[in-house]
Parts: sequence; C-alpha cells; structure tokens
Amino acid sequence: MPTEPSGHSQSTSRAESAGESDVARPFKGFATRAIRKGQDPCRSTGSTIVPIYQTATFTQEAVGVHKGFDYSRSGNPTRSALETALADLEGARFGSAFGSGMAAVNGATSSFLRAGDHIVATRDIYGGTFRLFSDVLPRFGIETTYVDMADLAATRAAIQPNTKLLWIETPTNPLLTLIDIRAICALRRPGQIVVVDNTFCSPFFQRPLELGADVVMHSTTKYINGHSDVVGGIVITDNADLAAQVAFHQNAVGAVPGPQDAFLTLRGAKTLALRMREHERNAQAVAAWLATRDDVSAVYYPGLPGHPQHELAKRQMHGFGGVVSFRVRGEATRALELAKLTRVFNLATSLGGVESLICSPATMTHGSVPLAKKAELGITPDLVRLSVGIEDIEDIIDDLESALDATLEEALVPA
Ligand code: P1T
Repeated sequence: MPTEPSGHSQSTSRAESAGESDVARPFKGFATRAIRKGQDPCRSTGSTIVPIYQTATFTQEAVGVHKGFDYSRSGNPTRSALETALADLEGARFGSAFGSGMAAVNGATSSFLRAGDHIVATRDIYGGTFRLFSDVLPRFGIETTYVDMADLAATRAAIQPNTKLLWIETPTNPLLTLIDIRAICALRRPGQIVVVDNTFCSPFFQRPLELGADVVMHSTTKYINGHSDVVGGIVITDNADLAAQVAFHQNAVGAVPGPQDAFLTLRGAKTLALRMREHERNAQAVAAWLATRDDVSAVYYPGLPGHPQHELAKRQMHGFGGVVSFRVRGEATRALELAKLTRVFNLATSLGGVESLICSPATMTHGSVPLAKKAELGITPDLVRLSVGIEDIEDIIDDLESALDATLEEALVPA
C-alpha cells in the first residue's frame, strides 16, 4: 500500500518516495505520469531514479518511530513507488504489488471472500486463473460459475444470492473475446465487487475503473514490465475500503515482489505508452496479413473490422493490443510444427514483452484446463497465439510467412 495507512505501521514521510511534486498541479498525460508519478528525486541524495532499497528491514529511532517503513514485507520504498505509479495510470489512488500475476489474482479474490461466497467468472479465462478458481478456492469453500459474459442474460442468470465477486477478463486469453465492462457493472448488486483482469490491454489501452469496475488487476509480467525479465502482479482500486482489505492480505500472506523486481517493473512501465503503440501497430499489420491467407482459417484480433465485437472494442478500449490468435488449416500437428520454425517469434509462454512470442495455448498456457472444457471453448491444437513484439514489421511478417509456407503441405492434407 503506497499512499495511505493500511493496517501496518506507516508515517507521512512515506509520501516522499511516493512522490508529491504533482499534487498541486497533477500531470495530465499518460506518458508523463508513467515516468514521473511516485518517482520524485530522492530528497536525501538527489538520486533521479528511485533507488533499489535492497533491505529487509528499517532501523527505527525509537520503538515505532521511523520514516514510514519498518519491514520490507509490509512496505518498501521501491515497491511503494511502483504501486503509486501504476495506481495512477489506472486513475486510482491505491495499489498493492504482488510477486506474480497469480498472487495478484489471489489477492483480488481472497482479500474480499470467505467460505460460502461465490464468484461469477468469464468462461475462457487464463488457465492459471481457472486452476486457482477451480482447484484451490473450492478447498476454502469458495465456488465459481463460469459463464459467457458476452451473454448478459446468461451472466445475470449465473448470479446467486451468495455471489460476492464478478471476475472479468477482457479481452480473454487466448481467444480475444471482449466483455462489456459497463454492461456487467450494471448487473452488479449492492455488496458485489467487479474485478477486471486488465493484463492484455494495460492501462494505456483500457481503464476499467473509469467504466465502473471496483478493482483492476494485472500480471505486470506482461506489458507493464514489458521486457520478459520479471514475474509480478498488482491489484489496484480507488475504493479505500477495498484497498485496505487488499493491503491487509498483501502483508498477511506476504506474496510481495522484491525491490529489484519492483525497480525493473517501474523502469519498464516508463515506456509503456511508446511500447503499446508499437505493439498495436505491428499486431494490426500481422492480423490483417494473416486474414489474407487461405491456409489460415480464423484470425482473432479486436482491431480487425471483422471481429464480432469490433464496435465494443472501439468504445471500450483506447487501442486493440498486441496479441493475435489464429487457426491454421491442415493436420492438427501443423500449429506445433509452425511454432518450432519461427525465428523472430520465440516459442514460449507469456506475452507483452518487446520480443515476439508464439505459443500453443492448448498445451501451454491452458494446459491445466480439462480437455473437454478446452474443446468446448475452442482452445484446440490448431490454435496459435502470438504476442507480437516491437521488432521491425518486415521481419515479423517474413518470419511468419516462412513458417506458414514451410508447413503448407500439411495444410493441403484434408483435415
Ligand atoms: O504469470 P503470472 O505473472 O503469474 O500472471 C498470471 C496471469 C494472469 N492473468 C492473465 C490474463 C495472464 O495472461 C496471466 C499469465 N499468462 C501467461 C503466462 C500466458 O502466457 O498467457
């Protein structure tokens, strides 16, 4: 918790590392805030960049008298700067950083729930979130109903008297289905909390709190850090009550990022605006190019005019993101073959880094989802997911073209 007392000891001077310079005249632009918010020069040394406070503990002048930090699980200046900056980018005051996106998913659910509570969740969520909701939370008496949230009547019908939380992932991983955040928020009843996993868009392209959501979470491993060198997560809200519950959970459970990881994530976030523009430009070009190929049977990208929710995407998002999924024609093995042949695209799990990645969601990111459920959702072996990086577009398309052409024979065999 960067900015307000939250159950563990804290004093006003924590605001020094959190940054005060823009309080009187807040910075307006996204890129400026990503670089400045919470990142004032250090008052003691003049350090322009927020230092890595690589310390487990903080020496106190007398018992309980300290400079706002007493122990790094409860709070650390590097982490506080990250929390302040990222919360601001979502238009909020409070952020709690976690040691992974999954720890943040757990923080954005368990903080608010108790045995007997119920979640309504987007049906084609990230495989790790599905595993947490299906295999871990039920052990603590929390059940989840998965529903096609693009279908509002079905979502309304899934809400039970004990539903406490509506979990939205939009666009979904890996099929890039959109959920109308405003419309789902309109279904919320008193006492229910709407949480949005905003990992695929980053706050540059989508700000769910402005659309009525209560809480936003990110796997910061992805676009926010952007360089595939840190695993992390964050939970953000502008509701002080909910923020205090998340901060309590963060400190009580202790799944916090170390200062080095917080530093790297903060450094990555400075260029979020620049990177997202490039990701989108390249992804749009890749999606349009894939759509021209006969050996590709479907392309999933919200920026394509043919995407069934293109109008919603234009309304809800400020850009269409950098992930493109597609299906190849031919033998089931063709997608796997293809993924081995690319050179610009590394065959790897994850997304949102500057380098392009290719993966087979059915076996990789969604390996933990039962086979029948994957078949029902369309997460089948012919599906390929691309995280389009910010390399030169000529190299990106050339790479995909070579790999698709090299496996064309398989495409000609009738499926
Ligand atoms: O991997 P981790 O930082 O713990 O984040 C989990 C997570 C949460 N939400 C979404 C939408 C995600 O995509 C992820 C992680 N996803 C991958 C690793 C992947 O390749 O899709």
